[in-house]
Amino acid sequence: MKVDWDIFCTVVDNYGDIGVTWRLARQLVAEHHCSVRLWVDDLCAFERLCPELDVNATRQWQQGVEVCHWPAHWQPTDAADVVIAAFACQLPGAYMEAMATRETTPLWMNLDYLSAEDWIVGCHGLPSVKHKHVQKYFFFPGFQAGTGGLLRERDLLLRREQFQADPHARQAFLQGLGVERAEGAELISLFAYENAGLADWLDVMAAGAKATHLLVPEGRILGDVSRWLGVEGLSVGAREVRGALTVQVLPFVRQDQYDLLLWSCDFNAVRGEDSFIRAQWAARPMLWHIYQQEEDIHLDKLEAFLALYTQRLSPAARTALEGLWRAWNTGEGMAPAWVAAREHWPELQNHAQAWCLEQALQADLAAALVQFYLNWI
Ligand code: TRH
Repeated sequence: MKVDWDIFCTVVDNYGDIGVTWRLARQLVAEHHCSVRLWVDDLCAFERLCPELDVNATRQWQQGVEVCHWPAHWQPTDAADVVIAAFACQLPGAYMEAMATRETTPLWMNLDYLSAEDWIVGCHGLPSVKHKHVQKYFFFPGFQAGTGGLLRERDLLLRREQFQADPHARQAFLQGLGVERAEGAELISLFAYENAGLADWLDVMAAGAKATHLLVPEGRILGDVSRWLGVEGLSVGAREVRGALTVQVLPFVRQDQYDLLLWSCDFNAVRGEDSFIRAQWAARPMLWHIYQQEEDIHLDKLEAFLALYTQRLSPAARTALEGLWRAWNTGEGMAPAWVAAREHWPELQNHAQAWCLEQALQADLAAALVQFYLNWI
């Protein structure tokens, strides 16, 4: 029996909302043979991740997923067997009515934002609100047993290992982006929001003994990079050298290529939710710029993740890593924090691999959602 899924996504800002739902939709189709409609209110943000998307089409098929533009004026539509409201988005009233009048009541879930906080474990899978007799459930992604897990395609780690073991594949990919790595240089990718700590970090890399090649996909951090370089209007392809540091601006690549970029780099600075998870699957040391929230509640989430992630590090490496992540997220003290982290590099590299393997022991989020449905029916 083929199960129908409707996934609803409103693009709040940036790419995380669509990044997560698009990834999930594809995985449900490819690995669980579900029939999936993905309802998205902003196809322009989506097009950056999937350039073949037709932003003017109300319905289209992409990689086995029926992508539907979520119109401001909802048209009557039958409800699916499983309905996912991503990140607490509000479903159209008429669609909720369709759920309530459906012959078989659908399973309705809210796919929440990712957090490493402990309370997630207690709330995952609990009932939330009701529409008439249709019950909504909380579904929390997470790092710990008892959560919904993380998005991870079945063959992801194998593909990553093969890619990382093949220097020609890496070189070909980088060449395709116009990257000629300077001899012996370490590659770092930089995807972040505006960050006052950047100048300090770039200063210390430029003054370092080791060559660094920084790859910056087009995005919000470019203004800070531009200011530091003293070059106005940086655009894709720009390549500037300052001391030991080469800075290169890359295009924003399609979503599956972004994985290859992360796998190609020795260190990845990532942000938000989806790139943060993908950097963990890349199994390389990384730096997280967390999405800022009101009253600094994001800092609690940062600390919750650090507490988990650093558990198996030596005390000195732990202090260094925590210092680096805190400096990046407060915009202060990146230079000493970077120098301190570099002192523990081999340990941080091994740790990134161990953490990736440990996380891969959990059921992935798509499989957990399917299991939740099977347990529910
Ligand atoms: O874009 P983000 O900042 O999204 C954020 C977060 O999800 C945050 O939690 C949420 O509350 C806020 O949006 C509204 O960062 P994130 O989550 O990493 O999403 C970026 C997506 O873009 C991810 O799927 C990877 C993808 N990407 C590409 O496809 N190509 C690229 O070149 C780059 C740099 C990213």
